[in-house]
Amino acid sequence: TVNAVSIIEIPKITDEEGRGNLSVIEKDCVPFDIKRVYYLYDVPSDAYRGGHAHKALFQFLIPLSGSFDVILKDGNNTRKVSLNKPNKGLLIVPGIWRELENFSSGAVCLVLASDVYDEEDYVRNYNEFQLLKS
Ligand code: T46
Repeated sequence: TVNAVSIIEIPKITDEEGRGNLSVIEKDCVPFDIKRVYYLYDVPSDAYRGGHAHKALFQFLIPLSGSFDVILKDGNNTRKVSLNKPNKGLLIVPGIWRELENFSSGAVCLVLASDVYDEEDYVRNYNEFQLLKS
């Protein structure tokens, strides 16, 4: 369910001499082995990304820069999460419909994924998603 989607705080090291922050993701930060990394950038503010679910893929979304909203649906409930802190990522478990929107200017969404790209793992039709959920 959408309640299984969670925010994970990424450790942040604030420099004591004012040199800014450093955040680090090591293997135990996310509950899967990272097999792929990709990122969304130069997204127009009126663009909409996602609009699908994954059958088995776990993903961890990090707003490296700027902000955007993630709409999550499990067939019964909808939840909206705004991501805007580079040290707070969103863990999306399999079986959740996701839509990304409202990208700020210069926003960058880094995604860590539990597997390589496989179009067979996508459910891109919302009616089909609802059927699978019922
Ligand atoms: C997701 C959201 C957050 C590849 O060839 N390799 C890849 O690893 C990916 C992710 C995509 N592609 C191709 C497939 C399409 O022809 O790139 C094109 C755009 O992909 P898509 O329309 O799926 O992009 P988004 O931003 O709607 O969705 C992506 C991920 O696909 C998806 O898993 O959860 O970002």
